[in-house]
Amino acid sequence: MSRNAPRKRFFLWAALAGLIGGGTFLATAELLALIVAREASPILAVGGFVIDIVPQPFKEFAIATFGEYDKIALLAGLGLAVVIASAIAGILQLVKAPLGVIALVIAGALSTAAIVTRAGATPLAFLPPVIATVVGSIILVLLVRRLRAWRDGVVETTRDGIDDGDDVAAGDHRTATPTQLGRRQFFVLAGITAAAAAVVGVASRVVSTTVASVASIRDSLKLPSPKSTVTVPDGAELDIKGLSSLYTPNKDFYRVDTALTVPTIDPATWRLVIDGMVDNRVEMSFQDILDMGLDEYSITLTCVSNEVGGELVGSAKWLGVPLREVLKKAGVKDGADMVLSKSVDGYTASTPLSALTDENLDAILAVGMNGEPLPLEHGFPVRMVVPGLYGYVSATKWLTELKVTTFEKDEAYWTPRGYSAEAPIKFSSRIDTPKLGAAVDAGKVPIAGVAWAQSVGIERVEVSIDDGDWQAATLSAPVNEDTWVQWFVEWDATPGTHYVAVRAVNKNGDLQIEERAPIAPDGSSGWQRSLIRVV
Ligand SMILES: Nc1nc2c(c(=O)[nH]1)N[C@H]1C(S)=C(S)[C@@H](COP(=O)(O)O)O[C@H]1N2
Ligand SMILES: [Mo]
Repeated sequence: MSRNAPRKRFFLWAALAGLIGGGTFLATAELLALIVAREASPILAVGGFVIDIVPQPFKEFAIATFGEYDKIALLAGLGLAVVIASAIAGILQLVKAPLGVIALVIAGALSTAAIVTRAGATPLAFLPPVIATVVGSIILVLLVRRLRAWRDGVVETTRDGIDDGDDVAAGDHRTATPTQLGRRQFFVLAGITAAAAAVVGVASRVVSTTVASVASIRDSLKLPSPKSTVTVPDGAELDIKGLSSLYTPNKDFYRVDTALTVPTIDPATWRLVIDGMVDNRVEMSFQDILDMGLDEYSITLTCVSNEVGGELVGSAKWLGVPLREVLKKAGVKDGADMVLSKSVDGYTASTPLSALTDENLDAILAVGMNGEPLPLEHGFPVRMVVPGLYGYVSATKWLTELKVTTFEKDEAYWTPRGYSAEAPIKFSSRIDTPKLGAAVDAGKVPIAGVAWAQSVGIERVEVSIDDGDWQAATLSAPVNEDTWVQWFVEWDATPGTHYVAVRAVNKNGDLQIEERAPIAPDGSSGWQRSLIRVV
């Protein structure tokens, strides 16, 4: 054996370390992309980038050569490039650290650039490739460090013609030399990381592909025209800068759920089961729901976690069917007082049966939101919406089962976690503009916001400036009692610091609760009091 033979062999192991580092980078990025920003897959972003920059003749050549497999050929080519580059990075890291890490960081930076410059990139899209670069680099450093410990020992000992560490019994810690330990530790880390990266990477890619296919099913879904639409009266929407729009655009609508990744359900295979205390168990398909005929409903949704003045509230025009009609199909038995709604991801909510059967309350199964099928994050294909109840006890997304039962027998997800089993919305009012602490110019300044009292309606909104008298605000024309109203007062702002407070009165004549309460166990209360600087 030549004196260099053992050294050469370590180049191969270094290449393997590089491959595992590169694989870890890709797998981490795929997993994080699934969680924070779906468009942040480095392989796909770089592929898209290549497609965009490649000159037209080359594209034509690729299509002519690979036909409809041109994109697969591109991805395969990219894959090969990643393999070669990773192997080289591993060898570089062994020969002269930290050259390999530098190579990986450059590759990470390039894919980050490709990701964040793609059309439609979200603000967090940089996170997956950046974190993945860090994780991949750490793995590369650790692997090559162990490899070096192994190599240095071997080079020492082969020079003296002794052992090269190849025939060490695994697990023999007492007699292991540093060489043997280095070798063993290298293979343990390499094996575990390679396996983990393969499982995580493949699983994440498969889930992403499923998400993409359900997303495209949703995109091409045409909901039937509704039997009735919401009438928005003149004056329902005030034109004031900084004021929330009457309907919250879907992309800005707050999102609250326990789902780490958004459930993806093909409406063609979706089923709703209605069981429990019913005369007959009913199963409905998505088409069955559509066949009932859709109506449009205007309802403001509120989260129990919304602090006074908070953002976890939004309004939408929902397309759906009344829950009481759905429950009628199964026939509710006497003695039931609750419906436990279940999501495909195991989430459950407990809604009082009376809120779902009340003829005067528009509790619905929704399939549409602001003129589109429900967005995936908002419960596609079917969710519940119940006016007057906080989301956690009523607005189950990705709905799959309605179990008619009792509060005594069944418990919902949040009930053992410190939240009330029943939770009507505490009606509230919010200042949208001027923003807290913002500096505004002296002169005529509108103070404006929204107020909601779902299922009852807002009668009056009052504003107090610098703890002075409560003055009535002007309200927008209400759409219905389930939808928030906008309000404003014209204020003659003088320089200095001012306090603005707001409170509402509902259509039952109740004054909004003044006493501050935290969000747990059944929602916050208190009057919002905001500070404004006038310059
Ligand atoms: N499946 C499921 N549905 C859910 C939740 C959840 O965690 N999982 N959260 C609920 C809560 S707490 C609220 S406030 C609303 C929020 O709905 P949105 O994300 O569409 O705004 O969904 C409700 N439906
Ligand atoms: Mo919520």
